[in-house]
Amino acid sequence: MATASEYKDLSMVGAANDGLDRDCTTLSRHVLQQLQSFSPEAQDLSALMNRIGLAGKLVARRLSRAGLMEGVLGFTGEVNVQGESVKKMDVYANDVFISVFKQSGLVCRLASEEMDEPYYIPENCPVGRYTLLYDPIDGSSNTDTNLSLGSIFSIRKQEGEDLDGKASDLHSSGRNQIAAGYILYGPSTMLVYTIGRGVHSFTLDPSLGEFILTEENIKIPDQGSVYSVNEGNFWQWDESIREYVRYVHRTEGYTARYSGAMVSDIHRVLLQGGVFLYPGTVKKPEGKLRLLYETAPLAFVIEQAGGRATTGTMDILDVVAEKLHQRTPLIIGSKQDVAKVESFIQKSH
Ligand code: P6P
Repeated sequence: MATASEYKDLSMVGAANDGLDRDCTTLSRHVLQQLQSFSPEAQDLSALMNRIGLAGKLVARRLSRAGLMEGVLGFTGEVNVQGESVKKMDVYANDVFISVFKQSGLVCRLASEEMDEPYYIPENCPVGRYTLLYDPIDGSSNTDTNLSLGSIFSIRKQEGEDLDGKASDLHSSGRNQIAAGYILYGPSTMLVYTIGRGVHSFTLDPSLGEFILTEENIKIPDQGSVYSVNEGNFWQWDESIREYVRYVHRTEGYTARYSGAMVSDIHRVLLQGGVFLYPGTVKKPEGKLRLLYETAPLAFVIEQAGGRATTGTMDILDVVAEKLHQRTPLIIGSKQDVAKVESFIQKSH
């Protein structure tokens, strides 16, 4: 703690003020700073991001107490639209986003990995012109083992009146996203977002209950040493992907990292460089990951940070969704590392 006499040294005052300024740069404030505007759209976006932050705090709180409470961990016994066994935490997190956005007044529709159809909030629909697409818990397999998890979100503006309740205006490309990002539940809880003006990270300060700015305008290195892929699928991949993995095996300087939660793996790639892959297989060429609420939002973030995201043959952000739970293969990360993977795919065609 600085003494009164030390405060005479302006540099101490400067440092103290810098710390205070940072603590005052909350998520909602930052969005307004980004937009340099207090227009209704800017206020909407600021409010939406604030709501995302609230959802993240509620999920983080539950995860931090999971081992101390009954009924938080384990499976529900249900299977979701993806054919995956549902964890209790999936359901809780899904409901958190619904509750948080019900009160927002801004979101009329939500679509998630856990719901067959879009969820409508009728009381918001006449005015609420935004749609939230989200994966409430990414990496569910890590839930019961206290490992890192994530939530992924994407915000789009509703186009048209959606009179048939099919949300068919969502069948467009990822370039229509107005905001996207993820919450990483790790040793600390971080929120990373973009509204198309760079990528910015925030860290939850539990003592304040606020996400505080950590890094602005994050730039992904053009190349990194990490490749992140589940090599257990090696013999299910196309030969071109196997050839790429053989290349990194025999080339000095690469290291494998794979956590089972792509938010965690892609956050590492964002900060240190490298590439994350979830390719299709011969049996399932479309792969496992879902476009609207997984690969498109992550692609928006990584492209905004100066990286790339592709299916292997086209940019993720150019893929036009034809159905709500459409899947795409994903190769995402540093420009040079994504290009290296593409070079093996192109050689095979
Ligand atoms: P596999 C989690 O279910 C997820 O969608 C990603 O977060 C993760 O990278 C991947 O699936 C893990 O899948 O088949 O490697 O266990």
